[in-house]
Amino acid sequence: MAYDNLEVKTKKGIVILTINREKALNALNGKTMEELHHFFSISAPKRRTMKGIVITGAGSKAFVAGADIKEFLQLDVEAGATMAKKGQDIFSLIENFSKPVIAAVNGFALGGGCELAMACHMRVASENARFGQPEVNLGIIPGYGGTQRLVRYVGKGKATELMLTGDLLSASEALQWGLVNHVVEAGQELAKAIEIITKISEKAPIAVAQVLHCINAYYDKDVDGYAFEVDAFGRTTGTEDFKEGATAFIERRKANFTGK
Ligand code: DAK
Repeated sequence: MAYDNLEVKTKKGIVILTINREKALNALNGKTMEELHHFFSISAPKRRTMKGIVITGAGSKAFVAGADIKEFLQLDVEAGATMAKKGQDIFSLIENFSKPVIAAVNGFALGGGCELAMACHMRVASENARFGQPEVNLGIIPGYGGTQRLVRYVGKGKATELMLTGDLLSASEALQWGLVNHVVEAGQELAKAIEIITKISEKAPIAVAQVLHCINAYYDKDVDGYAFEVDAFGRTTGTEDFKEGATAFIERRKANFTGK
């Protein structure tokens, strides 16, 4: 499927997914959300040799400046709840993806943009990045999982302050608060994200996927994370890659993982 608002390019086996609405600071309108849904539910799972995904925004000013405020006025109670559920489902697809997904935050990550970055497994920010959940300024609240994920990353007190004041965090504050993994010179965020995914791509793919799933299990109230880990560990010991990894260690050579 050809996308209007997403650009999909592959670099060194890594998909660079760019939210491509630069004139609107890459705001997430309904069409962009539909395209994200298509990409993560249909296109990405078919890309078997892909090492991972980096999500970024077009231009140098914004990652994503929020959900598209110009579409908000059509919302009522029912449509708002429906939109929140759909958006949460899309961002869950990202969070539960079996290969690493990193947000390369190249400017404003506000509202739905901050929520999109938080749904990714890791965040690399340029030093000019700004993070915030300013929805209260508009009389609404974060609706794409932001009230939940922000608490996980920064804790209850700081999350409360950010969501109630609508203040923006600088990249260095976001690093201090634990919201981002790395801050780099502007323009280097994509390269840093690619470097991380490249390093991960040298590990055993099934083990990588199981770590991602185990981490998510910690946050799933319906799942016993320890029991989940026991099963996941068992699954990894049944893989060819486990035999290869252990044999390579004993033979003092680099492991050649096949993902089996
Ligand atoms: N939506 C639509 N257009 C936006 C936008 C947005 N979020 N942010 C910026 N733009 C557009 C501007 O309207 C402008 O377009 P033109 O007027 O030129 O056509 C263009 O991008 C450039 O923006 P500015 O001229 O404002 O640029 P500045 O450098 O002066 O300011 C800014 C940059 C990022 C500080 C400013 O644009 C700004 O404050 N933007 C809004 C930021 C914001 O409040 N974001 C949070 C939105 S609330 C929901 C689920 C989730 C959400 C909502 C509902 N449901 C389930 C129902 C999430 C809500 C949000 O994300």
